[in-house]
Amino acid sequence: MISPNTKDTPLAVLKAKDFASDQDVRWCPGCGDYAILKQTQKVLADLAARRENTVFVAGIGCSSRFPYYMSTYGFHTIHGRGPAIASGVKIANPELDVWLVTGDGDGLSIGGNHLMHVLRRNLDLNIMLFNNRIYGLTKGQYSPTSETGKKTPSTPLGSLDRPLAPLSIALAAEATFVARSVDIDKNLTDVLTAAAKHHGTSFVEIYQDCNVFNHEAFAHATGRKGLEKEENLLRLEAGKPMVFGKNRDRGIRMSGTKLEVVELVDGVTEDDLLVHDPTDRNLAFMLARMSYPEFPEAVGVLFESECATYEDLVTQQVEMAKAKRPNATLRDLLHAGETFTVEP
Ligand SMILES: Cc1ncc(C[n+]2csc(CCOP(=O)(O)OP(=O)(O)O)c2C)c(N)n1
Ligand code: SF4
Repeated sequence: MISPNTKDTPLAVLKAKDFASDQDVRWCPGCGDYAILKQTQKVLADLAARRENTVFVAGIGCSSRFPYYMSTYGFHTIHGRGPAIASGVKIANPELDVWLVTGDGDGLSIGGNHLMHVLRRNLDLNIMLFNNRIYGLTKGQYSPTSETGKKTPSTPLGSLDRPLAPLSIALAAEATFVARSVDIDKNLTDVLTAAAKHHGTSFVEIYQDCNVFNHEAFAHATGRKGLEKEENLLRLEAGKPMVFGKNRDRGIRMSGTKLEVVELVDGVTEDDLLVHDPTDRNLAFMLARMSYPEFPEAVGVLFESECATYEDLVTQQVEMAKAKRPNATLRDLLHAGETFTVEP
């Protein structure tokens, strides 16, 4: 959620460039991170966000250099531990708009456990997971989202692991907002805007091209290598039938308990297709598991629900505790309840 401007004096309207810092951007030329940075700055300007109300927290990785490039508050923390710092920032000052930037390595390897718990707590945070299916910063080792068989310096004979699906993890961890976009896709600003407006933890997976160590990992979704992206992306719209394809001539239908791709021919019409309901977590699970080439991959908001935020509940608990013992000192509290003395 973006905090409203509560000051009496009118503040200058900020443009996207006002959210860019004076630091030299140190990503490789052509990296998908640039497009995400630009779109994020635009979204903040469009939402009339304030620099002094905004904090970007990140772990470690190329993607996690993001806070340096934003002219907001920021914290480049330690590997996989961004969720803990972001949670602390938000609880200490719920007025701040807190964004957490992580990568598939930072968020799903070393930080996998932290990610799961920040999601289930539902603080009002916006999490962007840049998925390039590789460790970029450390020069191209395989990551939890790398495909089986992937040859990298740490898997010279090909990875034996099955890749994780970040959106499935977010849904299983009870996330209240789950979405996907692509670094250079037109829907990234819409998805980030919806994420920013969500009251609770928003989780956005962004397919990101690491053009040095895993170039074109998402060519099917960007339309590179001669592929037609509209044949491979399902652009979700709440309340609308799931149609896709350059000529909007294919769709997604239920077949028993599974999804199937159908051509809109021979009497099959939009009425036969599934209608997107972003409040249905089970449907979102099925959408999250659709993967290329068998299925088009879902982009947009897969799931959104309302539920109390952690910081609101913490504040309530603190108020209740204070009301019970209004004049208690820290010493009183430490000596309250069961205590014991250690005899020498
Ligand atoms: C405790 C610790 N372990 C390992 C590393 C090395 N390391 C730095 S970044 C990284 C992975 C980054 O991958 P990802 O999160 O996918 O980010 P990318 O660089 O691809 O954006 C690793 C393993 C580290 N910095 N600290
Ligand atoms: S190594 Fe990959 S992810 Fe890192 S800056 Fe270069 S292109 Fe981007």
